[in-house]
Order: sequence, then structure tokens, then C-alpha cells
Amino acid sequence: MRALKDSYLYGIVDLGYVKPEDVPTMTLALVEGGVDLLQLRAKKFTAAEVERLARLMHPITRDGGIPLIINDHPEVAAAVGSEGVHVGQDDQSVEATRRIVGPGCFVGKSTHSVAQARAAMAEGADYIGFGPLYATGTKPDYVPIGLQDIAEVNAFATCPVFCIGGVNPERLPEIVGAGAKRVVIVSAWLQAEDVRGEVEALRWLKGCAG
Ligand code: 3NM
Repeated sequence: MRALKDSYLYGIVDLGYVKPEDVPTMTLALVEGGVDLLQLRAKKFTAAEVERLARLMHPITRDGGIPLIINDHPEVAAAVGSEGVHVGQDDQSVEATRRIVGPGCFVGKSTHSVAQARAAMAEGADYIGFGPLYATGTKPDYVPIGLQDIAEVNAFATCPVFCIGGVNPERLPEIVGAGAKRVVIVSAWLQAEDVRGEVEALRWLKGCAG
């Protein structure tokens, strides 16, 4: 199973873009393309439906040797036995989340400023999301934070930092140039005609580590 520290490309199966019936096909395309981590994000769905979808995804991610991360629903992560869970700034603390999922499940947290990034690390998050770098229709109510703080956050980071929000193949060189080592990509992959090929095309990022 891929370790967080060896993870660079993070995909999300977001039900804002993917129909429930297409979840297994999309999961397979992202895994075969070469994502290192995959999240299930289903904001408008019930916990029961999130659990049903997670149980469809989990055998596919497991076969691919990559962690499945559940957004927002620690109890679903615990029930399904997913490798990770992701919480936002308005959700339970990392510690409270960990009490639900147990020691075998890592906990990631969204952060939207340098101060939040520091706080999430102090709180013991296993990784953080840092963004949104650019305005994005996937999270439309958030103010973009730009690229200027990426290097600073990576410099003090005690856990992996995944830059997120408007990341796409055209912007990736400038994002990496600003100091990013790891990224999350949602709409650019989910809306691609050739999902597998688009993920494959960004595997070069894995060689930039260090
Ligand atoms: N979280 P796309 S930005 C889910 O900044 C999410 O915490 C963000 O989608 C954050 O790649 C974001 O389509 C949306 O912009 C990412």
C-alpha cells in the first residue's frame, strides 16, 4: 500500500462531477492512470450512500495498492476500513476524528492559510491540503490564496502538503516552480476525455521529489 510520504498525485472522485453509477469506472481510470491517493467526496449524499460508494471503490483502490480516503464521514471510514479520512476546518478536530477511525486510518485536513497549516500540523494531521491556489468551481465559495505561501508552508511542514484548487496540467509547472511537491487534482481529471492518459501525463511530478 502506497505510503503518504511517497504520494504526490492525489485524485478525488467528486460526486459533483461523477454520477454514482460511474464511480467504479472513474475509480479504475484514476488508479490505472497512476494516482497515489484517492478520495471519495460526496457532499450532497447521505452517509449510507457514501458508504455504499466507498465499498464499490475500496476493492479497486486496494488492488491498485493505493489508500482510499473518505471525505467528511469518519464513521463511514471506520465502517469501511478505509486507509484515510479527510476533514475540513469546520469539522471535528483531528483528535476527535482519530477517536472514531482508530489508529489504522490516517487523518488529513484542509487548510486555507499559513496559520491554518501550522495549526493543523500542531493538531497532528497526517497530511494537509493547502488551497485553493486558484478560484475553482469545485469549491466556489473560497477565496483563492495564490502561490506565494507554498514554499514557506513546505519549509516548516512536518507532514506532506498537498496543494489544491484549480490545479491543472497547464498550471502545474508554475505551481511546482512556487515550491509545491504534491498536488490534488479534481475537475481537470474528472472532466478529461482520457482520464487515465491525463493522470499518466503528470507522473513526472513524482520524479521532482526531494
Ligand atoms: N478543497 P479542482 S479546493 C475540494 O482549498 C477542494 O481546501 C479545496 O478541485 C481547498 O481541482 C478544492 O477542480 C477543489 O479545483 C479542488
